[in-house]
Amino acid sequence: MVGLTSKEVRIGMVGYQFMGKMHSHAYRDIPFFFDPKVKPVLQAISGRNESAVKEAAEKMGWASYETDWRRLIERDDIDVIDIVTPNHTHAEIAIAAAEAGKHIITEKPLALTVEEAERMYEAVKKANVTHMICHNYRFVPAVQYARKLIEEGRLGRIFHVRANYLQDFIIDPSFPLVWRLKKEVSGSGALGDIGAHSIDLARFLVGDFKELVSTMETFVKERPIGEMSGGLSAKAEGDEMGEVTVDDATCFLARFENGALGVFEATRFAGGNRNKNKFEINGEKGSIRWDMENMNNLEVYFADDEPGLQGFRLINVTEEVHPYVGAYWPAGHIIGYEHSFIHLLYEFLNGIVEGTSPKPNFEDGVINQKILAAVEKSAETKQWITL
Ligand code: 4PW
Repeated sequence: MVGLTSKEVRIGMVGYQFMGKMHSHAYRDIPFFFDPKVKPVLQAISGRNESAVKEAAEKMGWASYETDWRRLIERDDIDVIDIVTPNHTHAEIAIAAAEAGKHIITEKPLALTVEEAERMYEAVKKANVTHMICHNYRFVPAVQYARKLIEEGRLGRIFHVRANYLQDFIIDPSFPLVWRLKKEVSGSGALGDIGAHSIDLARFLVGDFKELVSTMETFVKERPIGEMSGGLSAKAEGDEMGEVTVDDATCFLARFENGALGVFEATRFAGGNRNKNKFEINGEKGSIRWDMENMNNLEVYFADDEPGLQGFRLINVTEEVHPYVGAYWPAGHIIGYEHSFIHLLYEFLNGIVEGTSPKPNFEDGVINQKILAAVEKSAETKQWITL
């Protein structure tokens, strides 16, 4: 483990778009609300467009910038590499960062392929650095509380998990061919971009996958070439068309090691659903429902409630006793999407000091990647795949 000689940890972030803003904001807020074992210093960001990266550094409060990520890794005034670039860059950057002894946090999915993901995991193990993958939804207080209830046995034996992650930002066929729609850059489409989150939540709440069978569809097979930023509101730039090489929607059934059954759906074609990440879990003693669009609520049902009170009840997960919530406002004063990143990165910083790699880490990233690969293989072969 690369030792820390100060009470500060100096971050170097590769990329600065949507997730870059989110991580920058989180680093700044962590010491405001929490008491991390080490404070993050926004040391430098990198990006290829000098005027844009300079402007981003100034706006988001970073002390300096580079136009090549390799410079960030060479710098000895940087302890952490935070990767918020498109998926095809994760492996090269993470392996180089590990070899330079940097701690690493990366956006999801871990890589393009299982082979890449395994090489990344080997590299961080060999370097003995702290590593995490940014499955932020685990860190929503209501989701953490759901896990606590399940761990305490409040649902008993788990029978079902049904998870849908629904978006609609590419229904319009004139939405451009951004990087998220190109297999060589993203690895897969709705599956890896949003289905990977549902897979991570299911592993967090229910347990390990045993086998699965899937089907995938690409509804719009060609799109106009446009800006490559991958933003959810990107615009087309001309008449030239290019091929969509990933799934628009993926559905799969799964069995878990503990005998539970899972039904999963990841799509960017569910009109009216902007970012509807939701799940329901049914057990012998009760059920739990959660939906990111009402992220401070948890619906719970307990079979032993008295007859007149049977049914789902709505919990506001805003009490001091709920995970992370006590750091913010009085009960009932809700928090949002960005707070899930604050919590995740807070755990990451503490992991650096403790010499641990809080979950989800690169090992979880490899397992998730194997599930993504199995879903693709099943869709191709029309067979159940054992994990
Ligand atoms: O969590 C989601 C991501 O994985 C985000 O809200 C948007 O969709 C951006 O990338 C994916």
